[in-house]
Amino acid sequence: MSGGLYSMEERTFDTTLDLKAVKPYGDTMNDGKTQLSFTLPVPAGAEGVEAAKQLMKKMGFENPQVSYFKELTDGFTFFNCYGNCTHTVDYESIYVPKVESTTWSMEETDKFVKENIGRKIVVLGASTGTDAHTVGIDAVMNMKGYAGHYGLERYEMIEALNMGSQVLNEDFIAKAIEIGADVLLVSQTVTQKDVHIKNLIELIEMLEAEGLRDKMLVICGGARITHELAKELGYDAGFGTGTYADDVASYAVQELAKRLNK
Ligand code: B12
Repeated sequence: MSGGLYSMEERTFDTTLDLKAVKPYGDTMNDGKTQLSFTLPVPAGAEGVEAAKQLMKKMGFENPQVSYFKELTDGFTFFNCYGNCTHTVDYESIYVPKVESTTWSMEETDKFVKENIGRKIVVLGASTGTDAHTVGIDAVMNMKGYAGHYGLERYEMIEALNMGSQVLNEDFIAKAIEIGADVLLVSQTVTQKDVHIKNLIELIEMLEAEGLRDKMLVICGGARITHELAKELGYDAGFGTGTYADDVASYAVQELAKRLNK
């Protein structure tokens, strides 16, 4: 476990830190100081402020304070609040399933593919269903890349095709068959009413119905996607916020090589 400048083991500078009962840090250890904001469907005014404070108490905050509020539109007020969180979590008992792979540079990944797969791998990506968000899938696939990390289109040993957004699952699968995709990359950003879950499940069911599920590596990603959720929905892996093409490419080629060399 690492913890930035100090490892968790080295963090003895504050003996009141209890990793079995962690709460937010503001000015001093264990003060629970938290900033949060929300909108209530009520007009701005003293009653609205009181409503926000009462709600914060019910959420488990002591000393609730509204530091800013503004009526956004008639009958809807935005609140910026502070309070002391009374809840704690047991950090030591936390287990988060993660994608098991070593992240390599683009050059390392290309070299690995040449030596272990011996041909270019074909990757098809899209933001599927009704989802119109393209920035996430572009960040992973686009030639120019994202935050200094080149996207899959730049890789010498990856043939990458990005279909863009609002791609129907049936069109996605048809394209995957046409180009002989090894890897499918599905991006889902909108999660209202669990639309992403329905859409992600539909893709897996359609792949299974066509006998294609085991022939491709199927990976999903998006701000609200976790590896755990992805596995539950029948995907090989899931990637969330802070993902770079390097992570996805490294995982995909390592997993494909394992499967091909079985
Ligand atoms: C830009 C934006 C838009 C743009 C999109 C333009 C475009 N071409 O993409 C426009 C204005 C069109 C838009 C529209 C809408 N949006 Co919008 N949008 C955003 C915004 C501001 C940024 C999203 C973004 O680009 N993030 C940057 C990228 C780089 O991050 P990312 O997507 O998380 O991607 C990273 C990882 O998640 C991962 N990743 C993502 N996909 C994949 C896929 C794979 C395979 C892998 C491995 C990794 C991976 O890697 C990426 C890089 O690290 C967010 C709010 C926010 N600040 O996040 C709202 C937000 C996503 N939008 C939202 C909403 C509600 C909408 C609308 C429904 C609004 C409306 N009522 O019309 C519509 C949706 C229309 C539709 N049919 O989809 C909500 C979603 C709420 C929810 N959870 O459902 C958000 C969160 C805003 C909010 N707080 O309400 N939006």
